[in-house]
Amino acid sequence: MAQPRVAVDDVRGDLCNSLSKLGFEVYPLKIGWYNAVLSPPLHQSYPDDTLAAVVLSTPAMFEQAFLPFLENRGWKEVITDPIDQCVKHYISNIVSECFPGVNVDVSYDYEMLPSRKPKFLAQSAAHVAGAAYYYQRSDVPDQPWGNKKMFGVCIHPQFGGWFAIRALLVFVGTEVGSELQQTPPPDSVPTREDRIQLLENFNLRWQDWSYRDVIPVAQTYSQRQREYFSTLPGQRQSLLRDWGYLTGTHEEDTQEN
Ligand code: B12
Repeated sequence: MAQPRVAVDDVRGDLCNSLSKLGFEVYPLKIGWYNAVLSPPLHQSYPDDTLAAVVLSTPAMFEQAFLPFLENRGWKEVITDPIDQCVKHYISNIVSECFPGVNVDVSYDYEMLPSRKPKFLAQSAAHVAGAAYYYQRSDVPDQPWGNKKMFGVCIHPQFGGWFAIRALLVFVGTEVGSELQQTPPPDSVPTREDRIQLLENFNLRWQDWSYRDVIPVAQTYSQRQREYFSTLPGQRQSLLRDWGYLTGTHEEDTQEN
């Protein structure tokens, strides 16, 4: 039986609308754009014109998706990372609702291949989809760091560094043409000095979150969200308990794992 087809407008319409209510953003891309910037071992093995989409979480995701997700679980304890579970829950449910019967390969930012390489390089995907500029050391003329390793960082034009890149959706078997055109991501950090500051803040003092404020932003993480993410992962369970979220019975705990 022929597979139902997905149009770029379905991604920009239904999928985008459903996920944006939960604090996510969706940017369509062609797999060929992603493969064009990466070396062959990191390629996604689909034809170049295959339709894909990158999903970001904005500051609103915490209050609009994560806290309600926890309330509805009624957990007593958490076994795997609750944010990862929440993102997977909403993305997989909404993808099945918007595209019933369609073969969609979803890769999450935290998933690794058996080779220990990430299933997709989130920052490169966000850049080629036009979502967030990926600033790398090669974007700094006359670099001041010698041989030191400097990781790159994406900056969103509205949220600066106050966002995360969560997933890559690949619509297997759906190839698109000129209805999807590549647009470059906004270059919000155009000067050499600001790029140096950004990369140094991200690499040398990422814990103080100053890299996130490299540009003026529309919204940052709420106090509650900051408290959650500045708590060590191993201590987040007791924070959620203090906030009154882990109240369920043991039977309910095992359902989602
Ligand atoms: C492994 C990993 C780490 C490792 C290693 C970091 C690294 N970059 O390698 C460690 C543990 C150190 C780490 C730390 C952090 N991380 Co981290 N990490 C990742 C992860 C899972 C994979 C990154 C990776 O392995 N990249 C592989 C390397 C080889 O890729 P690359 O350097 O980009 O090289 C490619 C490009 O250069 C490309 N390329 C070549 N030419 C061109 C040209 C263009 C135009 C383009 C677009 C690309 C391109 O080709 C290269 C590959 O061949 C990603 C999520 C993901 N799935 O991608 C998050 C991710 C990069 N981390 C993230 C963050 C926020 C952090 C932390 C701040 C902690 C945190 N979670 O709050 C710290 C800060 C870093 C630091 N100062 O230590 C965010 C970054 C968000 C952003 N705004 O950019 C990501 C995207 C996770 C997310 N969900 O959003 N991390």
